[in-house]
Amino acid sequence: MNKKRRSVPGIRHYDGPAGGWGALKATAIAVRTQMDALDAPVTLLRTNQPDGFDCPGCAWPDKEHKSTFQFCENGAKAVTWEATSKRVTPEFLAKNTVTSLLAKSDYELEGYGRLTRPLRYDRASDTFRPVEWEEAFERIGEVLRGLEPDQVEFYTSGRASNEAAYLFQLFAREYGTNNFPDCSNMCHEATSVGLPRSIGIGKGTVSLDDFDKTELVISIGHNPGTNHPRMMGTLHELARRNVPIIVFNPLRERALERFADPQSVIEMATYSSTDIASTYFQVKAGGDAAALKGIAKHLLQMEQERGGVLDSEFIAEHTQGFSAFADDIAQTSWEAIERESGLTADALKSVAEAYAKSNATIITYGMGITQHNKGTANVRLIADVLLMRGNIGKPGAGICPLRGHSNVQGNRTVGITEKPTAAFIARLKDVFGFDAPAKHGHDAVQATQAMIDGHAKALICLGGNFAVAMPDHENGFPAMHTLDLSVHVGTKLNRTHLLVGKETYILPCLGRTELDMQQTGRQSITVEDSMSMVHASSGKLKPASPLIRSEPAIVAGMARATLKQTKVNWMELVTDYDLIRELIEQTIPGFDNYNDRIRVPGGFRMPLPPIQRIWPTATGKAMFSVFDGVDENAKGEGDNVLRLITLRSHDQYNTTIYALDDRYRGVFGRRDILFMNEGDMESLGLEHGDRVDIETALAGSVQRLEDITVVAYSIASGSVGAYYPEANVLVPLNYLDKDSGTPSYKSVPVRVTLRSKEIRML
Ligand SMILES: Nc1nc2c(c(=O)[nH]1)N[C@H]1C(S)=C(S)[C@@H](COP(=O)(O)OP(=O)(O)OC[C@H]3O[C@@H](n4cnc5c(=O)[nH]c(N)nc54)[C@H](O)[C@@H]3O)O[C@H]1N2
Ligand SMILES: Nc1nc2c(c(=O)[nH]1)N[C@H]1C(S)=C(S)[C@@H](COP(=O)(O)OP(=O)(O)OC[C@H]3O[C@@H](n4cnc5c(=O)[nH]c(N)nc54)[C@H](O)[C@@H]3O)O[C@H]1N2
Ligand SMILES: [Mo]
Repeated sequence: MNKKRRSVPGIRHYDGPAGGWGALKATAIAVRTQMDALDAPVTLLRTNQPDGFDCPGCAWPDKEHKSTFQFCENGAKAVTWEATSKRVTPEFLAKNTVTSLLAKSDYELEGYGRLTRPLRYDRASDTFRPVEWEEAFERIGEVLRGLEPDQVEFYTSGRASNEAAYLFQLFAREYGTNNFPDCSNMCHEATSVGLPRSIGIGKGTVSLDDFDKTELVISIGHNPGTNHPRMMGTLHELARRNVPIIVFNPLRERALERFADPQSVIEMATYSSTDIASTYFQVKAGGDAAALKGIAKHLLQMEQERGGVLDSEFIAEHTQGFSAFADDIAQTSWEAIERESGLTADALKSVAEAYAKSNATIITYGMGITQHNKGTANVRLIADVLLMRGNIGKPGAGICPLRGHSNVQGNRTVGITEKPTAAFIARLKDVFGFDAPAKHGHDAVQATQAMIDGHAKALICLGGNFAVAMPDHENGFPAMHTLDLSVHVGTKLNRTHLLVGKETYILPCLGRTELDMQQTGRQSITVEDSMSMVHASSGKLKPASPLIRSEPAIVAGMARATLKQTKVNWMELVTDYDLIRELIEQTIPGFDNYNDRIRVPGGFRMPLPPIQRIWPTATGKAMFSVFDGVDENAKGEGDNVLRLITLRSHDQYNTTIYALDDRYRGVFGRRDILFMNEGDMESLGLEHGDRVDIETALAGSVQRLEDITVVAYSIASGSVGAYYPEANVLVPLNYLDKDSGTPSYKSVPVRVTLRSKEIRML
């Protein structure tokens, strides 16, 4: 970025570290623009305290869950965004038609503030109008009773508590379907499918303790400075102890390079910072499998040359499939590895050497691994590399998928899955006496396809912004309008709510920060973090409006109104969430003494057999895999194909856009940009600031995104980056990981064509 080039509005090189004073300033702005100055400090101080609420910002655990307030810029944004003093009033809705609101961005829509009462779409005026809760429930029940259960899709976004998600699955299953599209289908499904095949459980195996004991961290395809901000404290500590952190990421992400810990008095006072990554490899998008195969290949070679590199005892005693894995690696050529990863054999050798030296290694990963055509195979390959040196089930070592939403892992644990086990169905029968369907239901892509095909007639969303988060808006958005019924339980307005069907209801709910009072008093909910710790959370703020209800109360209200012969005492469960937890305990393994154990600060850990080297796979062993080939199997059609990564800015939470900056990447006040490698720009005759159109380069696809500005960036050659959700129009719905159904949001073959040379003034 040192070459002199023309200046582009809103694009400035960012020189500082991540964190530091910039982060403090950003927090102050978030507080000032969203909250009453008096409430804010108290609210922020309650974040992640034993008697406070769980931060909705990320799923990284807290040390003992009782540290003094952990400063975190993006946690503060998540909290202030929810605890905002802005409101969407009936007067506002009467003045603004749905058609006019649909022309707004999600940034503007959520910016109007919290929803304050239940709403029903009124077609005559094209507006949302207030409706009474009971009237809404009755009508929803009536429509649902008129449909076949498999015509209804029950979507869950990962903020819902264990209690709300459990009631939601109970409602849908008693109603008669396993159609549970959920946000993890777009996120860590590759982990949920891949890891059980490898180690017997679809969850990470490390705890914070392991980070204290580790000798090497390999971080692949995640951006913690933005998305897992509390992890930065851990990485910062490791870097200061000189534990090597090796990063694989096509983009130079500032927080992985340099970070100033806002909790460090010295770094703040002296404007200093700590280097995070010891080595940074700019792997090509979709090139991780090749890189991991290269590391494995070196290890096998080193084992042959000097021995003692593999943990042969562990492999013999605990695993199966090693020789097929090793044969495949031996057959993979260096030429293919270098071509696909974009890294040299020597570079990968240096990683293999560091890995062979370390007695305890953790590999962390995120969407850069899972959102690919071979996401599941990628996850398994990470497990393979760890198994080679016995790095699962020993202190300081393991696999660490960085989960997305703060309770996405818990939602899965309590039954949000389109493929329930026979054992779970049987437990539901024992405890409740109804026959839940065994037939598998729809995941997120299948649900969208069913809507497009006209098979799905209703969509019930427990949170989220389903249509916008999904690929292929071109086909997905119109499908929303064809539904007989859509229902959205949410905190703020978004475009999915506005893509109205024949009948549409918005049911406003309490957020994590708010007091949840029911008949027996103040309620807590529970969540499970990335490291399988389950703990309680309870808000204290006055609810955004007296007319909003808790998620469990809303789900129960819909269930009771729909299921006329129900076996569940829905309304009683809502009086005291302990009762819901008792039912979870009776139907789902691992929740023994649930209510007692969440009353201990920090909560408890769900069972993780692999940490004791018990492998609940079909063979009882940890299983090596064979990754077919070295690439994504989707080169794209025609010449000059680049691979598009869709990503999050620093000022966004999924489809929630807090502001238009992406400070660490040097972008201010805009999102209409394409990050591009300078060499690629040169060979395509493009300059920094040129305006281009992007089209998907896959056979039969017509997707386009127009008028995007090219920004020269430190990104691997052949890879380009644009923001999600704007770029979702470029992702075809059927372009996905066939094993897990996860859309390949991080490897879309695209072509870029020049639109004009002039620079747009903002
Ligand atoms: N503030 C904030 N926090 C969040 C979220 C948010 O939007 N905002 N979202 C939450 C959710 S739901 C999730 S799932 C997580 C997401 O957290 P991340 O997994 O960090 O998600 P992304 O921002 O999509 O970025 C992925 C990173 O992977 C890199 N990458 C892309 N393709 C590849 C590849 O092929 N190989 C490698 N090695 N790297 C690649 C990108 O450059 C980027 O740095 O964060 C959660 N936390
Ligand atoms: N191109 C591309 N697409 C992607 C991704 C990508 O990297 N690239 N990432 C994917 C990933 S990892 C994910 S997880 C999905 C996210 O998909 P979703 O989970 O569906 O989307 P969110 O943007 O998190 O949902 C925001 C909405 O949630 C509601 N909300 C907020 N808090 C609460 C609450 O406490 N309760 C309830 N009931 N509602 C609440 C608000 O109304 C808000 O508008 O997007 C996916 N889509
Ligand atoms: Mo996610």
